[in-house]
Amino acid sequence: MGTRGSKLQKQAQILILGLDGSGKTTLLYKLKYNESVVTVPTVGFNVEMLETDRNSPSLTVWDVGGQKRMRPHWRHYYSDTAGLVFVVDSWDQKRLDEARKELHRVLKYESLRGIPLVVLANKQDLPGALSPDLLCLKLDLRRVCEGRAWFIQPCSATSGMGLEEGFRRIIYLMKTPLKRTQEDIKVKMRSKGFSITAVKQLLLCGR
Ligand code: G3D
Ligand code: MG
Repeated sequence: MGTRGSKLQKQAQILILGLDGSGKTTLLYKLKYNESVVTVPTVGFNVEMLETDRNSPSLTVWDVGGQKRMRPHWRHYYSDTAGLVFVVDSWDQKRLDEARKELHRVLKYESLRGIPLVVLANKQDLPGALSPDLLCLKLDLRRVCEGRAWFIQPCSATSGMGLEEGFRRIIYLMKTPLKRTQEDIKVKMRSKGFSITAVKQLLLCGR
């Protein structure tokens, strides 16, 4: 399974990163307890085990504080990470450039090379939230994710919409070598009658 598979055992570590206020803690507790919790800015980290089906590893999910002063500490969590989830506040366009820079900085780390990425386009319940397609462009995902399996998933941490799909996707990407992931998508798209160009565009955009 190469670089990605080597970190995947019976238990796998998922790292949730993103700017402060993007919704990391809200989504972690929504997934764990199906409850909307009142959050305070995370100083340090929250960690929870998430149960999965018996063919998948159980997940230890780390939600690390996203404030500026916390970001230099993110790298201490990289070495055992099998999958990265980066949360973006799709509504807050003022901070999108900051989110893009942080994501690009994270992806440059050698210890995260080839580790699958799911970008959660959060707060889709808010009017004016950017669509995943637009976020994909604004975050320059296609370029920065070259050689990495990735996906962008719309979600709302408060309602729970899209969260399970996002985590199912990261498990799938962790379990499946990059080449097969792309082949699977091609076959599915062809069977639905999409053209080769459409398939290529979809693969380039990771969704
Ligand atoms: P963080 O852990 O990434 O820092 P939090 O972010 O989980 O603490 O969330 C920050 C704020 O965003 C919280 O509001 C939380 O309720 C809100 N939020 C998180 N996800 C969503 C979402 O999907 N939709 C909407 N509308 N709000 C969301 P407060 O008001 O407590 O600051
Ligand atoms: Mg938090």
